[in-house]
Amino acid sequence: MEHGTTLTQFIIEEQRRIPGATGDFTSLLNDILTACKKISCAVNRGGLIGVLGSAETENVQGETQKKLDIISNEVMIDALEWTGHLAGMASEEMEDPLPIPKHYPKGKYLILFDPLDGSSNIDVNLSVGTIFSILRCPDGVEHPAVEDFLQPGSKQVCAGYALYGPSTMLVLTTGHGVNGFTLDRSIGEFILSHPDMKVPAETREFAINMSNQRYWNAPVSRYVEECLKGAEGAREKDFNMRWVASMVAEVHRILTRGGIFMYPGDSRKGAENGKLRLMYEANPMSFIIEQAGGASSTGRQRILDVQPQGLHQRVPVILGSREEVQRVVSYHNDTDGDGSRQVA
Ligand code: P6P
Repeated sequence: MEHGTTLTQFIIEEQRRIPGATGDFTSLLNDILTACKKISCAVNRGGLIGVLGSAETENVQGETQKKLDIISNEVMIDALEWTGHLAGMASEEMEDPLPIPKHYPKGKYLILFDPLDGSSNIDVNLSVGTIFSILRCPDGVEHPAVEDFLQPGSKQVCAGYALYGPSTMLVLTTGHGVNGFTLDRSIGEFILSHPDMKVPAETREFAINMSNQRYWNAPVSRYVEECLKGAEGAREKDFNMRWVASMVAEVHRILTRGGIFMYPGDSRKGAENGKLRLMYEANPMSFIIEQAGGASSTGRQRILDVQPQGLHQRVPVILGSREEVQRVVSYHNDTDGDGSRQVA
């Protein structure tokens, strides 16, 4: 029976295109897939196995952890620490990077991940996901410190996410476009279902948490007001709005049908750079979006060019259909640093 191209076959065929590839990377990706399958099972069985609800603990971000946040983090660590392909790993759920235990061999890659993004949705049975980013460990570094992880997003060798939705999907880029795979539970394999994904350049759909509107800067406020005025306003067309409060679901929708996703900085103390983390949310998603022909910016800088200063630093995110992102960036360029609009 023909099942289509498995992700394993796809990765191995990709590997053959890279001169000198040793297979380490292929093996690492396979281990990540295994972890995502395990997380998918735990998420799908949720209420049946008592893993919903709060763990009554906080992560380094000061956010209350769900039981599945902790379980997913442990699944990723257990699936990856023994492989011999990693020099270290970092997670949204852990303050410091996790060294590879001494009794395991080390490898040449670093991985950063958000093991369960959007977990505030888990108890209400809405889509959540896992986001990961793979960097090369600097040459000669056997025990990577935080500084060794702080590489700009343009240095990523791979980025991907698993989406635990009506179907479980894995979307991946290694710098040669973006491909989507759907988990066929009858054989336990991810099957190529969305080859060469592209973000439509134009869109009529924006995604932002409107409850923060009173805190936004002038460029973002201007853009959203124009969308809301629709055909009667400057844009001369109507827009639709979505907000799932799960970045993986928003990004996947944008990859599938276009759109713009914004989590901007705002005027609240501590929210100047928004909510999303650069290293394991914004960077991997920006790599994927750019590889699919979209754009991703802080409003003033390409996200993949941001030089990280801290493992858990936050960054304003404006990503999606290129034409819309460029419009929001142009509105930022029209304003002085203080947000006052320059006279045209
Ligand atoms: P808000 C989930 O907690 C997350 O990090 C992203 O996945 C999502 O886009 C955003 O936060 C939602 O934030 O403020 O709407 O709850």
